[in-house]
Amino acid sequence: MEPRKTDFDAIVIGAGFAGLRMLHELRELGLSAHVFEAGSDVGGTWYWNRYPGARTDSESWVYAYSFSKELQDEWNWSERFPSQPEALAYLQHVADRFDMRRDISFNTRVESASWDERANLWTVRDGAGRSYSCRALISAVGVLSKPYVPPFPGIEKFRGEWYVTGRWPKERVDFAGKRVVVIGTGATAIQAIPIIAQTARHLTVLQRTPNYVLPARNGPLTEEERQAIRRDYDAIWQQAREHFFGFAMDPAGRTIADVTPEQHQRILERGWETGGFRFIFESFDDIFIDERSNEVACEFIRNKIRAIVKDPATAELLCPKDYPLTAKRPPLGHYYYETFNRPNVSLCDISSDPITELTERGVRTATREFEADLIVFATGFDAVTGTLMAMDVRGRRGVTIARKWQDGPRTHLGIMVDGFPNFFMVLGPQSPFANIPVVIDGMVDWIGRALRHMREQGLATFEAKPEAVEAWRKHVDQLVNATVLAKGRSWFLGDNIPGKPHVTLFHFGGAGVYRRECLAEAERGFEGFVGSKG
Ligand code: FAD
Ligand code: NA7
Repeated sequence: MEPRKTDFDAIVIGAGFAGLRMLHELRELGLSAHVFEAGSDVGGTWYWNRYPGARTDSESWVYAYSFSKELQDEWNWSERFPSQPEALAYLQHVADRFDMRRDISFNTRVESASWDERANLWTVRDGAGRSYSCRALISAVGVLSKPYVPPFPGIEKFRGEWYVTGRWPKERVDFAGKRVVVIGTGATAIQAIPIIAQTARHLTVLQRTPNYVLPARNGPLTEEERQAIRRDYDAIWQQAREHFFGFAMDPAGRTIADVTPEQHQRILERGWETGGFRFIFESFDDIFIDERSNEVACEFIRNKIRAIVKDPATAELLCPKDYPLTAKRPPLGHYYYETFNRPNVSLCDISSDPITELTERGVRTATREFEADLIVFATGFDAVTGTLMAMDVRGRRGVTIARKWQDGPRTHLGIMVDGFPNFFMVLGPQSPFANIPVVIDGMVDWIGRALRHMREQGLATFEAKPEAVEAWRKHVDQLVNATVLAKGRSWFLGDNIPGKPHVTLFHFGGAGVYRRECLAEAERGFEGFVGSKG
């Protein structure tokens, strides 16, 4: 039998932050590679999430690639936390600067991928029925790329406009003079609400669970600051790679127990004024792991909410009371709490009066109806596993990834799955929750090492051993149980989607620890993996 033709050494699915970084790596390895992207341009998250107020919660200088000094030298971030257009422009610039577009097919959704046992190749099919073969298939489909809209009955009856934040249109949406209802109070809604409130006739926020919103303290970067960042970039990346959450921050070097209650308040006050995640990570090192320390920070935030929000009843509704800080991903606010002092904004607690349906006029709960001209669904994502499980990816013996993961994802290092040879994931389930560019960089580097190993050893297949996968599952469970996260309900654990298994979707051992675990695995000769010469 004629050997099957191989179209590419590697196919990458997705042209966001991860896909572009992966393409660069594959080119460096001298492999032929092609990227398929469902959107009409690069950008991923920053292509799809065009809602008002969308911006990063990571500081711009570490929400970037570290593989090119020239890129670092020529790109000018304008703000501490870049807006969606700027983050998108950065990724477009990267694609152009490294001439990546010639290897990307846009408007092309991969519908299925199946492993051909005899040829040791993947067959990838797109929505137009075209098929391609490759030796290595690399998923870069994103952890927050499948928006979740609760299946409220009656959406087709609603006479006004409605939008989903994660699929926001490219055209400008006008809120002026309209009664707007926002459903959700996660990180996305918290960015959008202050902007929508500026022009809406009236804005009603439907809140099921309040969040601990930290002030961003965004602002422009000066030329001097940019020069200083460029000068220190090597040290900045070193610091970010070691930091638990991949940020260029030093550990606080103290726990709450090390200082007096008066000092707690002074230290937290300084963190609050500095803004962003520095409030958590530069204040105390045990907020993330010790419930008592965590509660000190929670109460500090509740007191800030009570001081900012003038109406005491609204302030109390905005105060989270039944879960620790970080048990849900803490959002950064840009005058979020201040927005509830506006006369055209009202907050409605729907925690015990859930939405039952959409009507011609708006949103109905068991006891009330909220009339709207425009509804914004800021209801989150089927995070981490949703996008991949929606694709028909079949490994050995035709087993689909959706079936393999029906009780929760199974991976080794968050990169490979047993029974799915030569299938790699950038940001697969059970990889670190941290500033994502830093995580992507480490994972892509590791995938590059694995591909080099395959080439050097003449391997036709390379896959995770089931026992390594099982050990990784236990490891990530242990890590999460050592934090305060297990005390909350969040998309980190699959809790935001009814019926989704409650499982650990991320590695919460720290970005630096994870990188070392991956490197050690490679240095031990990839002992958790098995290869064959075909
Ligand atoms: P994505 O950017 O999601 O790109 C995946 C791409 O794959 C998409 O373009 C999608 O169209 C494509 N794709 C998916 N399935 C298919 C298919 N079947 N066929 C073809 N193409 C497909 N992270 C941080 O670290 N810091 C932040 O401050 C931060 N802010 C965020 C703000 C918002 C609003 C959101 C939604 C996320 C944020 N994130 C942040 C997480 C963010 O997703 C990552 O930082 C990063 O953009 C992920 O890049 P990615 O390439 O892995 O995935
Ligand atoms: P999140 O953080 O999952 O927030 C979704 C919000 O939608 C949250 O407040 C939910 O309330 C609410 N929600 C979800 N379903 C419903 C129903 N049925 N009724 C009422 N309210 C509902 O998603 P985001 O997009 O804000 O943020 C995701 C990440 O994107 C973020 O961390 C950044 O990394 C970027 P709940 O809390 O579940 O009670």
